Amino acid sequence: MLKSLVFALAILILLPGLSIAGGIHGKILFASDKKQLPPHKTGKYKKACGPFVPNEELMFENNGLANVVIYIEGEVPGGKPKSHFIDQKNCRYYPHVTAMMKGEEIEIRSSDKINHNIHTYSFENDPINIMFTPGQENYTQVMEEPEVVKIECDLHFWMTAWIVVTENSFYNVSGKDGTFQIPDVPPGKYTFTAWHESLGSLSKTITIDSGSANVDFDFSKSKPLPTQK
Ligand SMILES: [Cu+2]
Repeated sequence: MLKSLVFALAILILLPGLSIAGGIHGKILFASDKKQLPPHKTGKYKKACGPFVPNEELMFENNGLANVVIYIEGEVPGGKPKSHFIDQKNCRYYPHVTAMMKGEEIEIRSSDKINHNIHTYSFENDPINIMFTPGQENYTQVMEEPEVVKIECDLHFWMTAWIVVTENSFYNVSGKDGTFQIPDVPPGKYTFTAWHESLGSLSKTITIDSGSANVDFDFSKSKPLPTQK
C-alpha cells in the first residue's frame, strides 16, 4: 500500500518535467547594475488611475529579464492554436507583451471605468485605432502577418504594449524571473530568437531531439535600442 502510494507520488512529481519533453526551457539573463525604471506619474489622471503606474519597459529580478518573447524563426508545422487577449485595466495594458501565431485572434477588452484608446503601429497587419468607453464590447482581430506591433493609448502617454506575431506556434514570453518554456517542439534544427522591446534581439541555432533542451539568452551586454514605433 505504502509502496504504491510512494510510486503514485513520484509519478505526480515527475509529471511536470515530462510535459516539456521535446521542448526547450531556460532563462533570459540580465545581470545589470541598472536600477529598475521608476513608475510613471499619472498627473491629472491620478484620480482614475492612481498616482503611479509601473514602467514595464525593462523589468528584471534576480538576474532574470521579464517580457522577452522567445520564438522559432520560420514555418514549423504542429502545435495548437491559442487564444489571446489584451485588457485595459488599471490604466495599463495587460499583458504588456503578447506573443501569438499568425492567423490567431486577439481580443481587446477594457475593464476600466475611464476611456482608453488602443492604437497599433503595424506595417503588415490591419491597424487598430479604437476608442474604448467603459462597458464597451470587446473587439477581436486576426493578426495575419508575422510582425512586431507596438500599441499605444493616445490618451495616456505611459500606456504601451507589444504584440509579437510569429510564423509558428512555438513561442512563449518570459515570466517575472526571466524563465520560460516552449513545450513539444518537433525534433529538428532551429533558430530561436529572443526579442525584448528595448534591448533588441538575440538568436541561437539549436538542435532539438526527443529530449528537452536548456537554452539561456543573455541580454546583460545589450544596449538599449533607440525608441521604436
Ligand atoms: Cu488609456
